[in-house]
Amino acid sequence: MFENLKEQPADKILALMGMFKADPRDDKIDLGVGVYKNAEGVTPVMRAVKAAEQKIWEEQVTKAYTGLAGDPDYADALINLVLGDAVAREQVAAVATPGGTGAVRQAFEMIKMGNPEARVFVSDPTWPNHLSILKYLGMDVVPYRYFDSETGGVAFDGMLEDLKGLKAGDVVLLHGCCHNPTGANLNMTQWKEVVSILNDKGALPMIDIAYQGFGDGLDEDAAGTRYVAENVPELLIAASCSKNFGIYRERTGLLMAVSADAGKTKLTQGTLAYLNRQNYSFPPDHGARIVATILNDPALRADWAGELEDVRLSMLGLRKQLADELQKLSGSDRFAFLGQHRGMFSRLGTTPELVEKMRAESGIYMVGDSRMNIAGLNSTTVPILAKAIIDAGV
Ligand code: PLP
Ligand code: TYF
Repeated sequence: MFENLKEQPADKILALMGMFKADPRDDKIDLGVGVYKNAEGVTPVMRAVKAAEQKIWEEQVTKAYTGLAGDPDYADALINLVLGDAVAREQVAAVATPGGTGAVRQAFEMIKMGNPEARVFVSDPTWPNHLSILKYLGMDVVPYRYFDSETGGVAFDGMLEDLKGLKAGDVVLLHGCCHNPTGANLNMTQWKEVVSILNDKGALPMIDIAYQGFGDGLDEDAAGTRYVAENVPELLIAASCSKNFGIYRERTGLLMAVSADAGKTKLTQGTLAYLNRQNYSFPPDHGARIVATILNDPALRADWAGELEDVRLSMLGLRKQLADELQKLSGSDRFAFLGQHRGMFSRLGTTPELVEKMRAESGIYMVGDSRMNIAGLNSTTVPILAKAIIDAGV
């Protein structure tokens, strides 16, 4: 039967990693895959993660199965990190998942179970895996306008116009913060307008939050999500700890279903546990236990938050340096949006041809849609990138 299988399309971001590796040039610059790198180009294990692992190694007495929902301490701690006191704990059903991607996948499956007719509205552009998983599940996708490549900001009028096409029971997928791939984010006024449309139309929001702490700070980055949670009857949240704890390969995510009526939580919790059982039974535990250990230990938590803040500020510094450098070289403010974007990514807003030109001529690897991983830069490479952008004629 294997001969019946078809070649599947490669993930463009992961393919770019391979191309970068194969390039013999010493001065090549990797702005591809969304992994944080320090000024030396290393993705470090965070101090608090090392300390938590040591504590777990010393104290853990069994590796027997947890529960289908994973470690309850992890769910409690992460719900609190994402939602603060926006809703009561009883309103939230949650299961641990293999990474944020696992949470996204389970959320889509739950949507299908709740409303097989639901269309999922996604930002144009969005993270390619959203589209590929939706396609795999055979779900209807409706793009909504999101990025204005003229201004580098959110095309908010277009977004609202497109959301007017929602029908009751449809789903709107939103990025909680640090939009991937653009770096352009909703402000609080815009979140409020989106919630108002969702409630008018009877649509369900689903928030993917994979970069909390990378934008404006841990609480600031969750503010939109918390506002939605407080003001809609139902909400799905797919959270990832891959980036903000630097535990990419541990596969640590959480899917939350928030109901205004706590009476629904038994049903949603049962559904989420059922979905875990169908797909992989017990979720991975090691990363979840690291996160719970850190968040529940005041000293480790403070150290983690401090290191995360340093990471955030270093990316912000690089962003500002790049915007300033481009201002100098172009003699205009047309790249100022790069300083306003938040998180790991910025979309430059240029053509695939010019992206390819920068790769061929200057060894600069950004994703074909002109997404750059700002963490792939350091203070020495920023001016090189700025010059390559101007030389390419962007
Ligand atoms: N959602 C978005 C928008 C992402 O960029 C990522 C990527 O890292 C994820 C979810 C999930 O990441 P992971 O499955 O590695 O936790
Ligand atoms: O967008 C990114 O670069 C990250 C990492 O299939 C990633 O979200 C990229 C591709 C992929 C899974 C994760």
